[in-house]
Amino acid sequence: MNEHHDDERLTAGPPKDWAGGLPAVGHALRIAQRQMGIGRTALTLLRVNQKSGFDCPGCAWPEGGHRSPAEFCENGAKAVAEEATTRRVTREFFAAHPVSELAGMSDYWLGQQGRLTEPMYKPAGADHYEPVGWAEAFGMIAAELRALDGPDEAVFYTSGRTSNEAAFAYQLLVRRFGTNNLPDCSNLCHESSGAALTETIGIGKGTVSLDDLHRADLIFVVGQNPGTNHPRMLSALEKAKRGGARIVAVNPLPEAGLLRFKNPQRPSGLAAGTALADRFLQIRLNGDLALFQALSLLLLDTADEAFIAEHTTGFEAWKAHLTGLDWAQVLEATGLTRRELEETARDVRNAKSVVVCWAMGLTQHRNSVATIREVVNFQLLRGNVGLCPVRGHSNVQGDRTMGIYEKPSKEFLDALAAEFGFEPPRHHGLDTVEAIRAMRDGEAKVFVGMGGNFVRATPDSRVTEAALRRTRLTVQVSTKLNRSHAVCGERALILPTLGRTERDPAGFVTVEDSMGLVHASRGRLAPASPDLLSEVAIVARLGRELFGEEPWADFERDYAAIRDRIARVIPGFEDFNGRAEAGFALPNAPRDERRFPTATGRAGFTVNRLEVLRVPPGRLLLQTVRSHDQYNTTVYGLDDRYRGVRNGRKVVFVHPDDLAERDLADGDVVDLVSEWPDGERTAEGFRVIAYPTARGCCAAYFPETNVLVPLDSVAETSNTPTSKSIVVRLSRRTRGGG
Ligand SMILES: Nc1nc2c(c(=O)[nH]1)N[C@H]1C(S)=C(S)[C@@H](COP(=O)(O)OP(=O)(O)OC[C@H]3O[C@@H](n4cnc5c(=O)[nH]c(N)nc54)[C@H](O)[C@@H]3O)O[C@H]1N2
Ligand SMILES: Nc1nc2c(c(=O)[nH]1)N[C@H]1C(S)=C(S)[C@@H](COP(=O)(O)OP(=O)(O)OC[C@H]3O[C@@H](n4cnc5c(=O)[nH]c(N)nc54)[C@H](O)[C@@H]3O)O[C@H]1N2
Ligand SMILES: [Mo]
Repeated sequence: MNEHHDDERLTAGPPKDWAGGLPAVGHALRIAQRQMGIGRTALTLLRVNQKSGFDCPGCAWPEGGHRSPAEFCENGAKAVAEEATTRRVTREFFAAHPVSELAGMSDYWLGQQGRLTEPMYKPAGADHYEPVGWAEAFGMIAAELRALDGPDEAVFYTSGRTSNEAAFAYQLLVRRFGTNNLPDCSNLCHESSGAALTETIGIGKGTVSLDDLHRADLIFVVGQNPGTNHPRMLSALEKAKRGGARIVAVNPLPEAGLLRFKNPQRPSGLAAGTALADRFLQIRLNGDLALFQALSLLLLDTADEAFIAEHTTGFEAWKAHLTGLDWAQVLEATGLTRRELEETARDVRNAKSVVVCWAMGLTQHRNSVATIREVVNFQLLRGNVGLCPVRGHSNVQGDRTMGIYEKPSKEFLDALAAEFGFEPPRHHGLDTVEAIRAMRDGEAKVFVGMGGNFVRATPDSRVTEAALRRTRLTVQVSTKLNRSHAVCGERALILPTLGRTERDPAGFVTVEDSMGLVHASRGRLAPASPDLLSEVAIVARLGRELFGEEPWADFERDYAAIRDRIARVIPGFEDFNGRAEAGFALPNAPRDERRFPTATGRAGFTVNRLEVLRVPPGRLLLQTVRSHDQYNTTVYGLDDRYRGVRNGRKVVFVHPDDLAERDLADGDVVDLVSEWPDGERTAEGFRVIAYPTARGCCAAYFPETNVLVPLDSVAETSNTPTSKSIVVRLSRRTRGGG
């Protein structure tokens, strides 16, 4: 692959111990101006997360009650700039660059080309995309879908930026077509949280509001790097601290944002900044199940007996299991000292309301569901229900609420059937990993992507690329060029769509944030090109092509028509149109009424076996993370400011003692090799950086390292790829330093 960047200029300095401040403002403005010029920068950034503006496409963190005129967030600004860029990908671009050439370009280069402007088609056997009319494109998709032996031979992926209205229309189209093959980015992301929470507390979402967080006595931030991925969360943590909260950060890496935060919003925050974490537990990768079991064991005497008796099941069995905990195993798994665990337990003992926040550091391991169930146990023990999975994509939670799910509930399908008068398929569909297997094995032949970058976001890149290339047709509904356009089916379509920031004549759309608040999003900018259709319009026109006018024509004309249907199908959306503009909170039984809508009507303690993830001699456990200058597979720039990296992405962060043991040094260049029963996988040419990560662990950026994650290496129950625990060896190519 032509990495197209200056790896020779790559430099590594010491990591920062604070996040935010003026450098954050400056950096964001530089990227924004490069993408869209000064005037547009000012205009656009002022509209982010304002009542009359658009929802920030950056992350799913809630806005909070009052929105200050410049809810400034560096990475939100960068996400907006990437979408509102004035750069364009035109038909001349596709004439100049064959698909085979594009497949060799870096993610950074592809993303930097700008916004897609018109529908493009790559015929079978051709190496170029050519312009195609919208009507012709929909005709081709419908013909290819009709030619399948059955509806389960098609796969319909969704990424989490899709609005509620588009998601609802899309799942309706897919089920009307006859399949539940609706994999989504959640399968790669918080699926483990959803699985663990649904089973134990009866709802697959978090149970805290922003106020709960502000008022908490103790907040755990586990497996999360908010300084980069949820910068607005730092303001919430800062506010909680001013109210007296203590913060415990649990992470193998000393992430800058967790340690100290300089709030660019408040001049007083700029000078010294606020120390955020009162305690930093530098845990080994995958040590969290052991951590929470140990904390619970140390706190058994503080059990909230009344709460447990009234609201839970399974306490005695869990307690019996815990009392057999092997401390040697706990210390091995966590890499922490008994003293650290005891001191943390004391923090908890002194707190009444405790909130646990987490993200990908907990969800992308083989035992992730068990780990999150253990977090639930830890909270239930003391009568707390503060569970806060911090979502990624800005509407990933809403998409699931709208029915983007391969395993829909009976109630949902019954309601859909009653409202639209058809019999939806009842058997489960394929999730993301299963969809890749089906395409690999020739069982799925058409792939449709509603946003996202399927080929790059998924594991086992070589296997996945071959799987996509085996399909008859791939259709990508996208705003920007990415590798999934270049690594495509025999025939391929690119359908360019409007982004959040752009005016849509059919009205506003809505999204649901990480805390279950639904609100409107309204773009103001002129569309990137007159030939774009909104996501809803694309779904609706395909719907008309496949099934006739009803209800698609109405859906396309006015999104209120979709909301009327949602109001009748999905609980919590009653009078949706009446409430959408003001925004409203979805019902959340554990949070609102301490009621747990499980089969027993109670929250469940669960018994989870502690297995220490042992790494063979000489090997390390690799986690794949985001740099500060990327949004998933979209690379904004080549720096990772807080971790001290400049001008390059092919780096691996390793503890100095682990380097010394392997006769490696900072500056060496290594291949990363993962070992799996079906063979080895290699990612070539990574510069070693001596870094204060936990011993035995290392870190490198995704998506360059997705090639190392075997398709069959997944979390139990949730089937999420184990992107945060891959056994690797480092194989030296060259010595650094000369
Ligand atoms: N700017 C920006 N914002 C984003 C995104 C982006 O790419 N860029 N992506 C969005 C999306 S879709 C998501 S899901 C979120 C992701 O948000 P994060 O989950 O913060 O993203 P990651 O970079 O994967 O970071 C994982 C963190 O968990 C830690 N970790 C890894 N393994 C373990 C473990 O075993 N135990 C513990 N305790 N910690 C561990 C890592 O050191 C790292 O700090 O961010 C969203 N927001
Ligand atoms: N190794 C490893 N792999 C991972 C992860 C990891 O931590 N490690 N994280 C996983 C996680 S948490 C996630 S969520 C997935 C992300 O997986 P995806 O959601 O599939 O990937 P993104 O990079 O967010 O998708 C970017 C593309 O979306 C398109 N896009 C942007 N905005 C819009 C829009 O408004 N509408 C439409 N239709 N298209 C739009 C653009 O064309 C852009 O190129 O990756 C996963 N993969
Ligand atoms: Mo995500």
